[in-house]
Amino acid sequence: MAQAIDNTALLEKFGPHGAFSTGLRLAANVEPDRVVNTHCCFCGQQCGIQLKVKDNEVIGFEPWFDFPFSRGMLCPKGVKRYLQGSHPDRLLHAYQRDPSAPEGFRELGYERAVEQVAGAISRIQREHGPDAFAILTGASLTTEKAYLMGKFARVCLGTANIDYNGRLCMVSAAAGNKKAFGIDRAANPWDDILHADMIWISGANVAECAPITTDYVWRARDLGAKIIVVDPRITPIARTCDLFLPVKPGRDIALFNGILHLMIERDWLDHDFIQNQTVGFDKVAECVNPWTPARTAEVTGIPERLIHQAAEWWGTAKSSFLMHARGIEHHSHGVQNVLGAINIVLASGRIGREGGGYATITGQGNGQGGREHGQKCDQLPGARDISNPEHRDYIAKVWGIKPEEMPGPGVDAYEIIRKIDSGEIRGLLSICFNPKISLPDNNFVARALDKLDFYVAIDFFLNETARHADIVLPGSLHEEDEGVVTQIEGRVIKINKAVECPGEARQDWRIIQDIAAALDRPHGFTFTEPKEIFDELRTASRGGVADYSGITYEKIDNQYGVFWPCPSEDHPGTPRLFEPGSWNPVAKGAGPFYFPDGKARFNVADYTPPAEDVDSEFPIMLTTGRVVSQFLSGTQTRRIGPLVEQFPEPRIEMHPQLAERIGVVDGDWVTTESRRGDCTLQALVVTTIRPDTVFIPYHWPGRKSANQLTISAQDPISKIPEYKVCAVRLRKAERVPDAK
Ligand SMILES: Nc1nc2c(c(=O)[nH]1)N[C@H]1C(S)=C(S)[C@@H](COP(=O)(O)OP(=O)(O)OC[C@H]3O[C@@H](n4cnc5c(=O)[nH]c(N)nc54)[C@H](O)[C@@H]3O)O[C@H]1N2
Ligand SMILES: Nc1nc2c(c(=O)[nH]1)N[C@H]1C(S)=C(S)[C@@H](COP(=O)(O)OP(=O)(O)OC[C@H]3O[C@@H](n4cnc5c(=O)[nH]c(N)nc54)[C@H](O)[C@@H]3O)O[C@H]1N2
Ligand code: SF4
Ligand SMILES: [Mo]
Repeated sequence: MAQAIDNTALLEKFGPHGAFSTGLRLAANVEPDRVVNTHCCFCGQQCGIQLKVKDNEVIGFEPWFDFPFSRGMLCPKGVKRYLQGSHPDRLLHAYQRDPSAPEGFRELGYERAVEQVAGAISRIQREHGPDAFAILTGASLTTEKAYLMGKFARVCLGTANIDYNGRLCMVSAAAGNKKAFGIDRAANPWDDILHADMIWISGANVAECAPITTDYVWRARDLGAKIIVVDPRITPIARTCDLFLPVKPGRDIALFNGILHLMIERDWLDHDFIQNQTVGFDKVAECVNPWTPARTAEVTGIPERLIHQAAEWWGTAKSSFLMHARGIEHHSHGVQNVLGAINIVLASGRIGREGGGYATITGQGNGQGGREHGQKCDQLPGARDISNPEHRDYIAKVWGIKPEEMPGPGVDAYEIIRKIDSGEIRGLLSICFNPKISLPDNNFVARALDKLDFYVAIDFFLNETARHADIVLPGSLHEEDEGVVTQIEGRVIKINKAVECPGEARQDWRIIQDIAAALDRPHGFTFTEPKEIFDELRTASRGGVADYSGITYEKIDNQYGVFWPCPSEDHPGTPRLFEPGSWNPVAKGAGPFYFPDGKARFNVADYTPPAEDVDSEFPIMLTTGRVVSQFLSGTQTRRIGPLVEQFPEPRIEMHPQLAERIGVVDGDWVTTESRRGDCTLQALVVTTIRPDTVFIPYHWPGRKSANQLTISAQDPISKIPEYKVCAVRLRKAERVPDAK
């Protein structure tokens, strides 16, 4: 069993370049047997990539130039992703916890492990009821697997308690989009960015986290577009923008309200659009009335003249594209922030056309598809609502069960952890989720995990959370399975299988079906290939807002992906939403938006401060996020040597003025404390961050983990955690921390 979890141990074990490359026959020297067109396993850009395969091993890659979204481009993670497969930590067997074993686990035959899982599920559900067993899933899974997991929870286990890691990612945007438009998807294909003369980017580190989108933004700039960036840090994309608004973390809604205030005052509005295509403007106008530039400047920390400039550029633009990401969404009022952004788009009337674009930037590889087909606690396939009797009837019929047998809504991912802590939930299955690193206040998460009667994790690496498991089952890497994912634009694309699973590892969907069989509840879990799951999913999604019924694997191949909704096989798909006359099962011709009257909704979104504001004890704002070379909890990218080298350790980013105040220089060790924990890291002193704010990337475990500090406050609607702001204090560290 592999031990090398953190990169210190990893570097000691394998040297700076690691066994990652020496174990491989490098592509340059060896002719591949085959080349497989597929997509990168990491972020929501889903770049096209061609994997070179020799003897059941991925030995290299080539860009896939024909794939129209990325046109051959890849970022450092995509370039190095192929190095994971032959990593020595790859799980090849099932494992059982055994404190007497050197690594805390010992190997176990796969069949035996599955029997133990089924035995534990039966016992816990018999003794404590069906909801006492919970499931945590992930949006890096293909849509087929995400669908299967939702069905497995509701049909096989009969538990209400399933939720997914998109709860930490896209849910504020999803909730805001549904409230305003009745549908949750990027409104436009990315080519529309090129037709914008004004691009507004809020809370998105585009260059590091959505690298291909950078190319679109820069091409638009070459064509004359102006760019506004709103961020507490001057990120790489901000260095090339025309107007940078250095917002204080947690204050975006005040800014959007201030912009709308000026748009109304100067009459920079599309009256026709507001009158004919929307409802609710007057109430919003009333709400933004007090948001004068002076008040907006005071709350947001952005100079008044920059607010005037931004409002004028946005208000008078002829065409535009507004995009945002987690910087405005990871807040206890994340949904309000999203609604504020949508309000300024609706007031401009620039949506639903080539020159009118709006989107949230998808995070995970299948962040979009993974949130549509039922692995969310309140959702059924086709973006249906588990509390809606008609929706339940339809899905129950597809699943061959009675609607009353189907559980109701469960609780969100963090609440699942709280219920584990309180003893209400006794058993857990996790797949494609590493909550011990990724959830806020993660010392609490670790303590809760140790209270479980039984925990099974399915992964291809032993992630930090899986170290708390009783059984670990070896799942499949991206290139060992096939299925669809939906990328950033809403385009459904196909992941193709390149190699077989090694050792006793199994495709994730087979493992789930094996557990159903061992529970003696195989009904509905006898699929023989992903295509069969997809075909059932197509039927289950038919008539829902996220309608995939007209999408087939062949059609995806033929047209480089199909944009949903796609209600029939002869329908080409819907690249741009909200165009007059486009298919819409809710409005049925009444208008372009997904409400019975076909109109979009303005929503009142007023400012409330972050859950934990600064005070004299904790005077600095901490915000957290990413660096280009690492991905999420780092389980995968901390095992890829060249990526580790690029950014080996998390560092705490701070302004020189703040560094001087606490008496440190670049490279000194700094202890950051919040009300929940502390963390000692080296200072990265930069002039590109607000002096009242520090930033820590969160990809590392243990004592390097930013989530020791973060707060578990959540948005009341979306239940997203407030990763982007909490209060901390800093001091020069007394001593250099231990390597771990
Ligand atoms: N390299 C890399 N790329 C990734 C990922 C990764 O882990 N690594 N993960 C993928 C996933 S799942 C996601 S969700 C996306 C995330 O993509 P992004 O949301 O772009 O990335 P983050 O770093 O989380 O945060 C974005 C920016 O928000 C800013 N910010 C912080 N607080 C505030 C605030 O209150 N207001 C505003 N306006 N801005 C604020 C931060 O300074 C940061 O620059 O990236 C995807 N791509
Ligand atoms: N402080 C702070 N915390 C954050 C954030 C932040 O900005 N700041 N961002 C949040 C966001 S946006 C996100 S998306 C979450 C992500 O949080 P996590 O979901 O915990 O992160 P991942 O690293 O994707 O963990 C997924 C696990 O799934 C495994 N995996 C990947 N693909 C597959 C597969 O196909 N099959 C199986 N069986 N396993 C697979 C990986 O090996 C890994 O162990 O983190 C959140 N946490
Ligand atoms: S991580 Fe994202 S941008 Fe980088 S290659 Fe993969 S899909 Fe493309
Ligand atoms: Mo995310």
